[in-house]
Amino acid sequence: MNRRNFIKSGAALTALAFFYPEKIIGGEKVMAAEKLKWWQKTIVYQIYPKSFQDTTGSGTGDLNGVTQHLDYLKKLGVGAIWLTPIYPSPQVDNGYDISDYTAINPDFGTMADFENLVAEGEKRGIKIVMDLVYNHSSDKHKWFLESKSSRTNSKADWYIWKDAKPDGTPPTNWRSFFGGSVWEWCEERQQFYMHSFAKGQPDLNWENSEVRQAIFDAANFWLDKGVGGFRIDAIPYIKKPAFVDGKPDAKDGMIAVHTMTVNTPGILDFLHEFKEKVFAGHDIFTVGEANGVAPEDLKYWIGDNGVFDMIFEFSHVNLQFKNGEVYCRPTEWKLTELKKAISDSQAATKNNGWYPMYFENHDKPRCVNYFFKNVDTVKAAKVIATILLTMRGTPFIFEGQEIGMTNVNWNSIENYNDISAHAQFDFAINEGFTAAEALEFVHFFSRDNSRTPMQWNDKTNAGFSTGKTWLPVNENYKTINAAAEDKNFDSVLNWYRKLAKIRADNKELTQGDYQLLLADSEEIFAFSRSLNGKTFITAVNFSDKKVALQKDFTDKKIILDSESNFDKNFLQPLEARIYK
Ligand code: TEU
Repeated sequence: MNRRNFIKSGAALTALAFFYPEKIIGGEKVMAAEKLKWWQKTIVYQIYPKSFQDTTGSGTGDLNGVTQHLDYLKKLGVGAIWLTPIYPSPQVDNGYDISDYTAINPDFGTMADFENLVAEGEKRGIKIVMDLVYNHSSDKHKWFLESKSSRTNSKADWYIWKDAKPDGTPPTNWRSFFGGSVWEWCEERQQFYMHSFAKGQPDLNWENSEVRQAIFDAANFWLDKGVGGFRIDAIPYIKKPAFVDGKPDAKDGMIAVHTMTVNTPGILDFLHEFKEKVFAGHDIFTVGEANGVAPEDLKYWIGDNGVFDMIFEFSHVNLQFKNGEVYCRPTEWKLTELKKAISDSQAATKNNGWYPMYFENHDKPRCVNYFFKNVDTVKAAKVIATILLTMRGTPFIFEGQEIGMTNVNWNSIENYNDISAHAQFDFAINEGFTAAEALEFVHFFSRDNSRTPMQWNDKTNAGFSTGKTWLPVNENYKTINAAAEDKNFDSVLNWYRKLAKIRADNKELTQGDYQLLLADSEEIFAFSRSLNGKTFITAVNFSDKKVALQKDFTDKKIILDSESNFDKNFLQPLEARIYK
């Protein structure tokens, strides 16, 4: 960026601000009091247990496999582990279809294994966080089996049942997340039931107070086991609006259920009851998965008057498909859009609530492929890590992200396990794309990308399992694996460890204010974190160009750089740097 652009961008002003960051009130410097809770100062690590570590040779990961790696996580600065669902489940949606809310899936181990994990975690200062899936259950849950048996049983009203339209067609034209109608016909009742996701995931009826109490009891069961918090799944969909048709958004004549049911007025009453009967008064954290809650509504969802401590919103990870929930072909996006999305979320949580920072999870592709095209993935992984661990908010690392794992490109749709990859493939074909094009979209978006087994070493199945793995191991495990990276000073893993240590040692990085710098740059993502007159600056180059830096950067002290031979006047392509 040249001098004129630099000044025009407002970066000159922000640069000035970081020379004089302390607030002077009545001539006295005001020191911000430390009032962060444990979960605001730690790092959360998300584990997809099915793919983390198999200790039995079954080909599927298990809870003892998680326990086995607690020391590895401790070394990464992790203070809490979010486990994706470990409950009994027919696995229609890999555990998000739950058939018993207060038990452990035998494939993952026993309740004793779970209690052991909690206890071993406790010894190391690592809490276990459960995933609560209460928008829907499995269709094999005993509640649903009873509910579907007649129109008069004691749980007849526990799910969303509706009559057909007079012409026999489904009650509305809503399309489920995984394709096709949200309505499934039930012979016994001669009625349709609603499923926002798969047919095997019927939506619970939150209007029924007995349902809510049963849900709250299930969550309290896990609090009694000593868990450190909850991630609450698909929560903005629990309140249903009027059951009317919407304007079709695709050739199938349907409309995405998300558009119709997200954040329906009245939802907050349910959530306040949830808070009061479950979360309140416990030293835990809650993070709701709330795709589609707008920044201006955040104040109702998080913070003192809200219901959760944090919510995962999706503005920075949905840039890749701008056509809403009807996602198909990936769209182009700009770095300024990513910076704006993150900065808007920072602004919305500056004085109220807290922000969970993430770039990967079990529903998203690997970040080195999602935010970059055909680049050195080691460098790209360090770019993302640097933003993640110096940003304001609680960082969430998804398993394998810390070693720079990448997407897979399987050559047939048949090879894909993810129910949503199949839905997307069929959807693309219906929209008129060729099979080859549809497969390209799957390569880019499939959730299997992040679900392949964790790469521990260069031995059989990457050290994940001695059996036939439930999902193939990524072929690149010989070079990308934790054991090799542990020994390599310049690895992605050791970069994460260095960043985690800097974050833990410097309050500015947990408590400090966030300020975007060089807002207009399409190459550099730079921001400062200031507290009581001390400032850290992060500057990373997202582009494939060497970019010159202005004096406001070059006269600062560099404390970490991803290039061993760095030049203070420039950032090389994908170079990541921290100043103090
Ligand atoms: O995802 C719910 C959800 O809302 C996402 O589909 C989201 O809208 C999408 O990722 C936008 O990019 C949760 C779980 O994370 C997912 O794994 C489950 O399949 C789903 O709920 C059903 O339980």
